Amino acid sequence: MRILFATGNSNKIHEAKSILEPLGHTVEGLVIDGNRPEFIEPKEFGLEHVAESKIEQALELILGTEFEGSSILVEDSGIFIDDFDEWPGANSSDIEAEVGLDGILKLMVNSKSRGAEYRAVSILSDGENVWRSIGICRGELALEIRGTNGFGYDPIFIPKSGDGRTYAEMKESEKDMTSHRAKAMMRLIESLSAPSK
Ligand code: ITT
Repeated sequence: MRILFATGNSNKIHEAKSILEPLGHTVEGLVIDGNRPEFIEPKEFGLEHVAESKIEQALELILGTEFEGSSILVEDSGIFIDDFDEWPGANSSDIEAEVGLDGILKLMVNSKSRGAEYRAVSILSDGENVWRSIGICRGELALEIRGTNGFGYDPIFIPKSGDGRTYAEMKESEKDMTSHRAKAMMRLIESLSAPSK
C-alpha cells in the first residue's frame, strides 16, 4: 500500500518508513503545493481527540487534489510522566520547545518516581474506511541527557524493554523494535485486513 503520512515532523516520516517499508508498504510525507500540513491541534482533549482532528483536517486538505482517495496516515503522540499526572502528554512538542530536556530533568529533581511512557495514536483513512490504533512504550526518564540519535525526548527516555540506554543511544532499528510508534503502526497494518471501525 502507498501511504501518505500527513505530518509536519520529518522524524516521524523517517521512522514510519523504517517500520512499514520492510512490510511491503511505501511511506511518503504528504506535501501539497510544496507544503507539509500544519494542523490546528485541540490539545486540551488528549491524543485521541487530536489525532481525530488531524485526520479530518488532512482529508479536507486533499479534497480536489491528486491525493483524493489515497491512504492518509496521521499520528498524535507524546510523553506522559507518571509523577506529573501524565504531563506533558499532548503538549509534549510545545513543552520541549519551551523548557527543553534540561528543564524537564530539573523539574524532576525531587520526583520519587522516574516512570514515564510514550504513547502514539495512529489513524489511517482511504477516504471511505478508517482504521485506528494505539501504541505505548513504558520506560523511565534518565538522570541526564544521553545520546544523539532519534528526536524529541529520546535523549532522556530509557525504554523498559531495553538495556538501560536511552533511545538516543540506540540505533534507529533498535528503537523501532519497541517504540510506541512501531507498536501503533504495526497494529494499524494488522487491522487493515479486518473490517474498519
Ligand atoms: P505533526 O503534528 O505534524 O504530526 P508534531 O511533531 O507536532 O508533528 P505531535 O503533535 O504528535 O507531532 O507531537 C509529538 C511530540 O511528542 C514530539 O514533537 C516530541 O516532543 C514527542 N514525541 C513523540 N514521539 C516521540 C519519539 O518517538 N521520540 C521523542 N519524542 C517524541
